[in-house]
Amino acid sequence: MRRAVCPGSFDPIHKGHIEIIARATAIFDEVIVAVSTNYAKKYRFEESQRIDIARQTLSSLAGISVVPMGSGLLAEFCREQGANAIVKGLRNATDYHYEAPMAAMNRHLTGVETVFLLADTQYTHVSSSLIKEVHALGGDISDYVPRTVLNRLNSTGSAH
Ligand code: COD
Repeated sequence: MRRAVCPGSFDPIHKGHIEIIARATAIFDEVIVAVSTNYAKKYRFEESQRIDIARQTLSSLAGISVVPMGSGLLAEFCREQGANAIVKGLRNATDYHYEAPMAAMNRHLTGVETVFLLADTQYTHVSSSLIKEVHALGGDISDYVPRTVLNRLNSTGSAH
């Protein structure tokens, strides 16, 4: 059984994330979408809301579960879940330079490998923070988020 973890804060999940998660399901038998919460960080959506939104938007994909990861080590989480791979999307060289040391450290910690999938070119400029900012300033983000996310952003005010 090939089981992978796709980690992130998903605040909120967007089409760039979803595209990577969907591609991961073609490579792995099971994909665990792990919603991380760093308690020192301020989120637009609470953990339970981020999980709920992710579950709704990924419901059409088979082989996926969405679970809370808490604030612990990702490598330990993968071990607990019996996953031997982490899947991440790479948008650009900045992502690579940020992610490469974490991939090496995670492999050092528990032997878990990180598999990088290149972001689809239509989403390389997309991030949760940019989506929240553009939406808060009245811009149209509908090409980048599922309807559920747009509705949630519309109904929860403009703070980001
Ligand atoms: N296209 C494709 N992929 C994308 C896009 C996009 N437009 N945007 C983001 N992604 C991918 C990236 O791979 C990213 O890693 C992932 O989606 C999640 O994105 P975010 O923004 O929701 O996630 P982050 O950056 O807030 O989450 C970071 C982690 C939770 C993965 C990280 O902080 C972590 O590993 N935390 C655990 C603590 C730990 O173990 N620390 C030690 C590390 S060695």
